[in-house]
Amino acid sequence: MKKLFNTLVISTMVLLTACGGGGNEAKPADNGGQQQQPAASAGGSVTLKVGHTLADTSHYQKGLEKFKELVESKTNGAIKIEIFPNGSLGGERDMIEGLNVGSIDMVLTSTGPMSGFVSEVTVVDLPFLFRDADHAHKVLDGEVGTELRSKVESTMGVKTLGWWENGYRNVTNNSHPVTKPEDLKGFKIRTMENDIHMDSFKALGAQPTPMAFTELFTALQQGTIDAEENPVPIIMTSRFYEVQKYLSMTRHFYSPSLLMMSQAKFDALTPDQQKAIEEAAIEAGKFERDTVAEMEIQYLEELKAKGMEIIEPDMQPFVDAVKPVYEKYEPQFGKELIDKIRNTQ
Ligand code: EAX
Repeated sequence: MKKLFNTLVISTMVLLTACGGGGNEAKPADNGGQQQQPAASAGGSVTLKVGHTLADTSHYQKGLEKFKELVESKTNGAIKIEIFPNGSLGGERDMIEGLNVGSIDMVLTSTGPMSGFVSEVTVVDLPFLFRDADHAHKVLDGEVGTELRSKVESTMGVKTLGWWENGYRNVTNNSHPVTKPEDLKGFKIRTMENDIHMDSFKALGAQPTPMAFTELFTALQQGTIDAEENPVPIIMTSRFYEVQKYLSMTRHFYSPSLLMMSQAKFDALTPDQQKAIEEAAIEAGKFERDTVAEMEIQYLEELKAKGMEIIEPDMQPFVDAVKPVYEKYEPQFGKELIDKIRNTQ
């Protein structure tokens, strides 16, 4: 009887495995734990979800809405883009990690939190590195930017679709006007999870507190931090004017952004669809950069009207104060690369 029972159990297990295995064999191979979606050419449509941490009125959102419009038009709807703002898919670091494990299709993120993934890319986060946004665009859209994208792709195994823009970062606080580095002394200032940003504010005499963007508004509201630094479009669209009184136009970091995609999801598309995605990313990226420039002018006036006190400090003392940051990081990035970036015309 026992022998018969064992035989029945083993047979059942073999039968179930065979069915399960056949089913698995029919599906595309797993890729890092994710099932590749069949290419839309199979007749179905593919929906790609893109996450970001900013408000649904932000420059990221506007750029991604343009990207959505272009992709859906170029593929006649075979690819649909769904945008998830407000950190609804997680903070930037979480979403970057999600690209590799298959939980995130696409992310628009600043390079700030990428220091833990690809240290080379954070050369762009050095203080006062770029003369202005036009200089930054020339560097990022040229040889240096292309090499940095390749480094991100080879190190992280993700697909980069283009350099977009977060913008020049400025210091806000609730205590007093910041007109010189000494005014930052002792400030608990939230920074991105980025060593260069933290070292820069230490050199300025502040106490940097790394924190995901998704936690920032609450921390400002509760007063657990004194200050933060972000571009004007974010100070407006994330309503920091409600919890910060002073805005000092330090423009201490130019913050670029990268639109990135799961490599497996990209590989699952047809060549024509891949071309459409890449073209749309470049075109929408240019639109997004223009949106940042427009928002910076428009929102500065609106922030004043909302009661923020805007300060235009003399920046030379700040530039002098962060010189030790270059002494520390030049060996890592190489003087040649830093000079190449600075000398780009
Ligand atoms: O990338 O974390 C930040 O302050 C960034 O500016 C924001 O997440 C947009």
